[in-house]
Amino acid sequence: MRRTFVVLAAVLVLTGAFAAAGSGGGGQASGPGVLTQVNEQLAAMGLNIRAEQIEFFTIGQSRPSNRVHGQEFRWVPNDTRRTWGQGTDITYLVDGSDGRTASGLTSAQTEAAIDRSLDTWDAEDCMSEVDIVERADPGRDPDFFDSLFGFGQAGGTFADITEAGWLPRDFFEAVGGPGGGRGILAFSVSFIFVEDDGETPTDINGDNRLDTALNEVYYNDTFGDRRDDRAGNPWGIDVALPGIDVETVALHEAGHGLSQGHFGKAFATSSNGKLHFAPRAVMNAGYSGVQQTIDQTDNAGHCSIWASWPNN
Ligand SMILES: [Ca+2]
Ligand SMILES: [Ca+2]
Ligand SMILES: [Ca+2]
Ligand SMILES: [Ca+2]
Ligand SMILES: [Zn+2]
Repeated sequence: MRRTFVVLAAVLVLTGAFAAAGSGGGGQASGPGVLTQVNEQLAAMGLNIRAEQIEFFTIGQSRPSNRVHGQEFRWVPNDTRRTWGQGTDITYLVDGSDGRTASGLTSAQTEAAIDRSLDTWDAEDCMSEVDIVERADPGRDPDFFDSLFGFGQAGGTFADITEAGWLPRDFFEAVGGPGGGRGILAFSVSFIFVEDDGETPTDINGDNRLDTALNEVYYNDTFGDRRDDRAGNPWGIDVALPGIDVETVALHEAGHGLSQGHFGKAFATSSNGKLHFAPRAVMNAGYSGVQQTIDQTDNAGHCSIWASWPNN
């Protein structure tokens, strides 16, 4: 059965409900309650997808990711359920309507940085059998996870990976729990397909991975907002800390869109509370400065996923 996300035009406004559900112990983690509640809404809409994992990319603190199943999920080549897909290619789209930042970047600037980040992954040798293809902005809302929290509209889905744009602090507080609004730079949310029972994940290609349906990426616009306490960490283009480099964060998030998880251990330097990672990699769970190229460890993870594509 094929359902498209046009169905999602039935907007459910649930402001507040998720904020309460998201509070974990110590104000650090949001509980799996966020995913559970999102999925109850998707079920109520009669959709055959469920949110499987949210991965937070943070600064100055650690924030565990939330997932439903222990199992990995991967794109399925030639999956006709993905009407927004394209054969064995992976499609992506940048929502130009949410591309401006409070720090003063234009949507053209942020889109160019995001485009470069996807090109970087695409240029890896092991991706020779897959093309990452950009879809044109449809001129209407191309993302919907935000609407489940009362932010923006419930749009359709037009690409496998949707770069959903820059959203206000309160959205990140709602998704990530208390403190999320000032600690989360961006997050990736991945959805999988489920059977008609609404619960059982599908594996139509028998690769022992859950079948990825779509991925959305959201960026936190509180960084560089002069009215806020994150004014000192503005989003920028090729900027060193304390600025936040868009391409670096986009490269990390695109790694999730291409099925990679977090990598590396975080260490705090007690004198200044700064987080460091070992080994340093694009897929570290926290931001530690400009990184626009792919490290060996990232490449190893990436190629273990893509080298055999489309024969998994
Ligand atoms: Ca573009
Ligand atoms: Ca939206
Ligand atoms: Ca958007
Ligand atoms: Ca599968
Ligand atoms: Zn991440």
